[in-house]
Amino acid sequence: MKLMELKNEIDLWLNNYFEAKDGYHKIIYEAMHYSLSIGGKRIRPLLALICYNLYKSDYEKIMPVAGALEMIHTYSLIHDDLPSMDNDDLRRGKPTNHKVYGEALAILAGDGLLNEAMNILFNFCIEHQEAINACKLISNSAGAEGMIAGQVVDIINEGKLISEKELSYMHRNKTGALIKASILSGAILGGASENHIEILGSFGDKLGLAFQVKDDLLDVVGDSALLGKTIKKDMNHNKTTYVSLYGLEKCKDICKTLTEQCILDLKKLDKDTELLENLTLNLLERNN
Ligand code: GRG
Repeated sequence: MKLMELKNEIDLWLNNYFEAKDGYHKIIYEAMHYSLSIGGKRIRPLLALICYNLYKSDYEKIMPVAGALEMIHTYSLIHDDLPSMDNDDLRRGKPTNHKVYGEALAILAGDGLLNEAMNILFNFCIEHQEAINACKLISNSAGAEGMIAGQVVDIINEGKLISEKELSYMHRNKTGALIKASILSGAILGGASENHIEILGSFGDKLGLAFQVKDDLLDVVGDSALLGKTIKKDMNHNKTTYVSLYGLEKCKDICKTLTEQCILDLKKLDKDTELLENLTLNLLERNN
């Protein structure tokens, strides 16, 4: 299996999902589909599918869970871009949801994606009752003890200098929680042992952090055209970031060290983790 082929399968599943949706309110499905269809690296669904595939070969079975993870992530991007939050015009290289559909529909499109994800997870649990723990983990990671907690700490501290401890709390939740849940839900659904869950949990913590440090780096040195979003946002909003705390060179080192540690964690699984290693390295080397 190749990363690009798997990404194409995810894209196809997400595209087909909204095809049959109709009704007087059809515009909401258009708005939900819009932000999903304009790009995105699909890191979270890829992580879930690849981690499941470490244990079982029928990864297509959990495609709905993978799709739900991408819907939750996309909802968070739509809401993060709103005028009341980061007020961004560009996402995934295209106008943000509220720029196309207006603020009210963009809020509803985000709400709609989160609810649709939960519907998908509930339906999956009805068909596969053993999936309940994995799905609960996903919903927890997106909630007020996870991604929302991180976003709140981000918002209430805008313009303030925060400590490394607070910054780490913010990112562990805002970015890390859903990434870790993607990894662990895939592994749990695949039937990984407790020992493997522990190793993958440690991998997930480091990958989430490396991903965030890289995101902070890209905000400073990245190319807006390649990234498909506005850059220097953190600086302009006076946000504390890993770059503002440690500087560019140290951040590059942190990213490299974390990535090496991720690979070492994967080696402990004693499995063919080539795909997961490639994805990890791609995330370090990415320019978008
Ligand atoms: C609104 C509840 C709520 C939460 C928003 C995830 C998030 C929380 C905000 C996004 C802002 C941001 C730049 C976060 C840093 C890292 C991150 C999640 C980047 C975007 O994820 P990618 O790189 O995006 O996976 P693509 O477009 O490739 O899917």
